Amino acid sequence: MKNLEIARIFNNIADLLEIRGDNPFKIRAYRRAALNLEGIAEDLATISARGDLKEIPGIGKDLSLKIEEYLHTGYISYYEELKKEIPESLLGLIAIQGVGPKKAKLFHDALGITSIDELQEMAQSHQLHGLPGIKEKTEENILRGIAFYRQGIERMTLGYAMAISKRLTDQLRGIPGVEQIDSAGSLRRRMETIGDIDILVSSSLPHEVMDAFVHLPDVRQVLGKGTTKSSVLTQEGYHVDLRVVQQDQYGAALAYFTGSKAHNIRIREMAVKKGFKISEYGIFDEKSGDRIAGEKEEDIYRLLGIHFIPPELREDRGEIEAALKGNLPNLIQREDIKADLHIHSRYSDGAHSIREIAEGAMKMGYKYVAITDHSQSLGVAGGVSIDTLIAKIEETEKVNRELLGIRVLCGTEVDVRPDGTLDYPEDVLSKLDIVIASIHSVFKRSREEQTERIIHAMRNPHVHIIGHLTGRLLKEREGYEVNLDEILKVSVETGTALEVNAYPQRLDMNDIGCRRAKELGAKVVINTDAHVLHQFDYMDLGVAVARRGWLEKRDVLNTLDVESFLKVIRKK
Ligand code: DGT
Ligand code: CA
Ligand code: CA
Ligand code: ZN
Repeated sequence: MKNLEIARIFNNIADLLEIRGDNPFKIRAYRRAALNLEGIAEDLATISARGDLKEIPGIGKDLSLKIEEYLHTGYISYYEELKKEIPESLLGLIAIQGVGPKKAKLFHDALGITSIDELQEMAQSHQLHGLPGIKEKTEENILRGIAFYRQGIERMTLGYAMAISKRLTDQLRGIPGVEQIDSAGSLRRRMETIGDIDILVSSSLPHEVMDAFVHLPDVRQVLGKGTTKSSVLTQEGYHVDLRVVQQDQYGAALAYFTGSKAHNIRIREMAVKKGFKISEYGIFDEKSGDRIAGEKEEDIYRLLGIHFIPPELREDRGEIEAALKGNLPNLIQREDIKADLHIHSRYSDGAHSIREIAEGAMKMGYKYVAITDHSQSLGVAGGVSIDTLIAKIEETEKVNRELLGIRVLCGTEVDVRPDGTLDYPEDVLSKLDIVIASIHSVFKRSREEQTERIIHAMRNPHVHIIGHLTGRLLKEREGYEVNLDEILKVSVETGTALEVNAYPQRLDMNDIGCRRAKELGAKVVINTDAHVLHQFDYMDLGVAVARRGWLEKRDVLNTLDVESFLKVIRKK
């Protein structure tokens, strides 16, 4: 299936056009098309054979011809031409924070730089300094960006790791001899980035299972192969460990390999005090050495006399104390979510119409959905003018009249300007059902200034939610710093909720923010920021962050039914 290859080429074309300084609308069209292609489960060759390529959102005549060209010839001549004009290696440079398409082109044209290594060398020897617009400070920023990139490249985002792990476990499940199977490690604990994927299997045929594992099509290289443990690299270069144990050890092994190490140490200490010994092989009586349990993970917690501790809490951050007191949170679950409140439609940079989004939300089982497009000044992301916004309100009303079983809220993700004022006037905001305020530019401000900026936005009576609090993009860009406690205090005072943005690169606010929000009594909403329907599934990631942040159903506003939800936000 060539879908992902073609999506990657479209993204590269967008990057190259950006380096060239081409038309932003054209660039956006390629990015949107790439995003849509990534979400299509059916083979593009099949769709093309049916003559239906143009039915794919964002794929017009021109792009469908390019897809067909690739399917027939294995290349896209337009892309090949672009690469002659602009070296493809410059694409690597713009992955560095602080290096945009313009700077990449400048470094290439002035100094012949084509790789990250060369860029690092030139920045270290201060040869960038003196080029138009490049100060010493810029060089420092670029070096920090490179260090950050090198650190991040090794870990996967949770969303990516979950997708790979699902693919691998689905394939392993089909192998004869595989009984139980789970992902363990940081993935099961749902950390925001994952070092390696740990998979646990129970089987009485460990040889056969390991053989099949190292020959999966996803495996590029075998790092080690034994009967209890094998390690491989995936095609993309990520590390996966598989462990195979006997069925009667499965629970003990699952607990051991789920970690965290700090949590497990505490659990083993508690066990020793009760006369047990816990290892990855089972639970044993300290004195006699007799095996007491090991097949079920639950048995460990039961024997210690405490409730089961969900994997997301196993960080030794107070979960053991809470379990001893019987105070563990009743964590929010995916099924508790009744709405997704941050969706982009075709009105800005999303792929679908209001009606398509509403129908997609119904399929997710939601009772309501908010469509929150970008505001007028955000040109590159298709910001909505005031006139168009009025038309969008009317279209939303029409969809609400036509569709039963879902309520569509008309909203905006309004841009917060550097001074904290908003990108629509108050009388426009007052016409909308829901307003998310987010920062999309001018990230380089001090902690105090950014905090002030956000607080200013929260004090606006029309703002219901602050979107993606710190602006971070995992593996790409560090967030700006904010004074979390100050923001949470004003959030409580003004009744402004904070978003957990579930977009895989964001997960912002994070687990720590959630936990603190709960402690201070601030309300949270969990949204996907979906631009295409399949991204509705990111909700799982947002719920994972909330669970790691100890949140319960009552802490999260989009667990309410629509009437109660509107009542809460309208109190403001
Ligand atoms: P990662 O891969 O860096 O995102 O983080 P983890 O937590 O998945 O770490 P990993 O893959 O090194 O090990 C998986 C689990 O195995 C870890 O969470 C706990 C357990 N584990 C690994 N090494 C040790 C150890 O030396 N002692 C104990 N008690 N547990 C260990
Ligand atoms: Ca791991
Ligand atoms: Ca591992
Ligand atoms: Zn945004």
